[in-house]
Amino acid sequence: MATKKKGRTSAKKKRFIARVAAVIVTIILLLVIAALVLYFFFPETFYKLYDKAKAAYLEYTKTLYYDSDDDDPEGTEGVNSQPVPEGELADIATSQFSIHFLQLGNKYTGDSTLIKCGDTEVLIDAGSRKSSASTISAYIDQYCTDGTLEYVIATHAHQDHIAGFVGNSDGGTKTGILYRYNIGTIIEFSGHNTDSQIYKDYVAATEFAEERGATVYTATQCWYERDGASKSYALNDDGTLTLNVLYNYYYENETADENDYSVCVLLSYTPAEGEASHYLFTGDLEGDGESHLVDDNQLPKVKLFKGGHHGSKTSTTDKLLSVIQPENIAVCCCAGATEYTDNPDNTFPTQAFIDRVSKYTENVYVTTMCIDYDAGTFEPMNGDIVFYIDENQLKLWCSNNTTKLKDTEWFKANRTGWTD
Ligand SMILES: [Ca+2]
Ligand SMILES: [Zn+2]
Repeated sequence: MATKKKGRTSAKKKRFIARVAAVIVTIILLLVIAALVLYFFFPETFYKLYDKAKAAYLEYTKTLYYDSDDDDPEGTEGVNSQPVPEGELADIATSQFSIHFLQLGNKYTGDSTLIKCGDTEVLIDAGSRKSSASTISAYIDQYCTDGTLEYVIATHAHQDHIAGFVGNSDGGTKTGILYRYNIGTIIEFSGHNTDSQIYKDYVAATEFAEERGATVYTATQCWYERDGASKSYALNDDGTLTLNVLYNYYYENETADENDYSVCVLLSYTPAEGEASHYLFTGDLEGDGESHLVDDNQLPKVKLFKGGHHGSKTSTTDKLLSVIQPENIAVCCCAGATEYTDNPDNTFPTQAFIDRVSKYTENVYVTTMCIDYDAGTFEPMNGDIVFYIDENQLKLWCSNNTTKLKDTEWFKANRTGWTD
């Protein structure tokens, strides 16, 4: 009796399992058929869904990076916060070299960084809107006296990094940086997804510069030193200051995240005597890109880091920080602006960013501060932020003040960190 009953139960069980398996197989088959139908008959919808799924996956892997507690880096609270002496505006132009993080003249997030060494200038990005072109060029004109920007880098195809290259038309005169100056070498992103108007305008501006004698290379050409491109450019005669194109996995691989296409460069100063120092610029590279950047390059500890992606929670990961251990960080953003989010913790510079960088340094500076986003009002925070090397010593000058982020009223009202 007992065995009979058992046999009946196991037969029932088997039938049930077979039914479930049949249902699962049918669902999979239907999904495959649906995907094939979309792929062959509605390719646009197919690719749209594919991109969405890919983006969701990327977002998921990002969450893994940011929520992990177990990869706590060795850094201890503000361990690298060596004081940086305050400099004088009058000394910047004649200093050995200088790095300028520019205000962009509006309430929007964006990047524009000027590096100057003698008569050689490097301009990394020109955000945040077309109208920023006049703000940026007014600033450049204080330092560039030969009318030529020897190097221009466009990190990725987003408006807040390239709009100032395009600029506006002012009574028939184009104000864009690529129209206004003689350009030596342009190093640009290898990949892009966007086909926005500003991207097309940027391409036209680059072509204009090219017709006037500029050389245009992609970061990939630089990395492999193809077609006359180089991965390392000397910015001074004795070759002690070099601009080095780093390898980013996404120069050669596709991603749904435009930011991960960012051109990444390392500025290295290696004087004959004394310590070498390094300065890192990663555009809007995200956590995934940073992970590859660490794996694929021998990154040194850095004197200065341009805070990843305007101080976003999705960049400046523990993995990158534990390698570069920055002494100073400049963040290009309009602090507290609700341009991308209404969550006050996630406006730039985000609380998550501060939680991570505070382990390494309290020397964090921010260009601009939002007063009222809807009204379009803003003020300088530190203003234009300038780090420069004079007599082999790093100095800091800012157009508004050199107050560290942690000591600002904005910070005290909106963020926590750097507890004593
Ligand atoms: Ca020049
Ligand atoms: Zn950006």
